[in-house]
Amino acid sequence: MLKVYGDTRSGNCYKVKLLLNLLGIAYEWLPVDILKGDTQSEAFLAKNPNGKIPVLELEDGTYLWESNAILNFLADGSAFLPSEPRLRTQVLQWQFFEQYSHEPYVAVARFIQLYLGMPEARRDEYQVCHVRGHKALKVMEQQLQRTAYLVGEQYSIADIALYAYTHVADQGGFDLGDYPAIRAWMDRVASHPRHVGMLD
Ligand SMILES: N[C@@H](CCC(=O)N[C@@H](CS)C(=O)NCC(=O)O)C(=O)O
Repeated sequence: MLKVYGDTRSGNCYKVKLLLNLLGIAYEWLPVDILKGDTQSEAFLAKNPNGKIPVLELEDGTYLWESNAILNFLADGSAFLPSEPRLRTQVLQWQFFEQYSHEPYVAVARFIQLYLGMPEARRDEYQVCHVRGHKALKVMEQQLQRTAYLVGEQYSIADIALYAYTHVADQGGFDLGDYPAIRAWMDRVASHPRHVGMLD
């Protein structure tokens, strides 16, 4: 059986859990506590030398890391990853966008607020996260005004990558009131019959 090393509150880990549930693939969840330093232990670094979750352990003992890479591995051959090169590249485009322009701000603001309880020393960084996070949310809003999902009319792993932290952006102080298309898209994603919530 596949094994997922993760933290249930982590959006990056939730991406993997959500896709496994959508695909109906059985897996074992092995909790890792980042605040206790579990990701820096020698045993964990042997799985991912970069010391981060999620990590997916395959049945042959291979360890895969980087959430969006794991999504691409799991979705291969399924409806969640188009095979047509232009569409497939657009999926990657949104996943790279997520990692460079969205997650470092939306997820980090949430980390500062939810995990760390807003320490004074990180308030300036929190403000910067808000400016840049809103810039990313506007890019998503523009696309979702035009199409039901980020890549056309098909629910794909581009949506999973961006849903993970967008749907809990309020926990980082983001008000999604000005993003009606994002809110409608989040409802669409959550209405899939095999959908699973972050803490389910
Ligand atoms: N780019 C990585 C980011 C993973 C990441 O930042 N994971 C966090 C939890 S959300 C982590 O493991 N932090 C612990 C640490 O950096 O020591 C991915 O998408 O998988």
